Amino acid sequence: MGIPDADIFPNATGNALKTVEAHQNPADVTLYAGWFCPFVQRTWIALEEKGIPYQYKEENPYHKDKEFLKLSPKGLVPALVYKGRPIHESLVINEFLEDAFPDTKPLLPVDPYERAQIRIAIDHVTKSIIPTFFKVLQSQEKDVQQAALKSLYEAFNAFAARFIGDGPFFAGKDLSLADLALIPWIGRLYIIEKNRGFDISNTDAKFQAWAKYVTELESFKKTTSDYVHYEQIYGRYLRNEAQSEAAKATRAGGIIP
Ligand code: GSH
Repeated sequence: MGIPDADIFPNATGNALKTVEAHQNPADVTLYAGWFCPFVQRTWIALEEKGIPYQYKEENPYHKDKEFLKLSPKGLVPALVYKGRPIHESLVINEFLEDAFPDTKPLLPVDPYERAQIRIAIDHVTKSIIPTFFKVLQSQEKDVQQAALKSLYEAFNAFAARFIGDGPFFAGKDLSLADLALIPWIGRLYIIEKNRGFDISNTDAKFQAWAKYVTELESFKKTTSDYVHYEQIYGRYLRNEAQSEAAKATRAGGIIP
């Protein structure tokens, strides 16, 4: 028997496929990506927003290819290679792009206090939102699902309560790394709407307006595949059969790697 999660649809489709096809030429930046991966999409959107030339390489992270493990120690996507040197972890990669390409569109404000606010929001996404999202997906008992949904609404509202300014983005009129940390999961809310009774009208109006706005971004659409293929992947989470590192950590009640 193969690795249970390795049998995923092999490549991007729809809008994302067009973007992949437009990024096949070698460049200083190579993105090792899984078309389906929300962590990848954070970095993919950053590259698109900043207009940084990059080569897209599809990597199935469940195969744990030896060569790929040299770039990303746990074999997780995304990994990025810049002029021959590898970096992993989506949030670290996004900060790296900010530092290494200062002449591109900034995704952090200039003011140090506001930058700190953005990093606090990202920490909230990591510690409260993503683990709760996985819990909603993987829980099998109705009462546990309901409790997780309630926590998810609260975590979304807490994110919106931290907004700097009056929108439409987290930090006001400009897109920032705080938005990028969460946008891919907003694009996957339809999975829990369909299967777990998630209803965005249970969140504050501020959060709802933000979620609507960010999923209309061109860079989000350009990095999104056809919905039908995500459903195949998330089916394994919904049945609590997924064997990804994130799924195992959720089951064990531990920290998502
Ligand atoms: N903390 C990592 C990041 O932010 O880059 C998480 C990356 C991650 O979990 N990626 C998933 C993966 O590579 C795909 S969405 N999974 C392979 C596995 O779990 O073995």
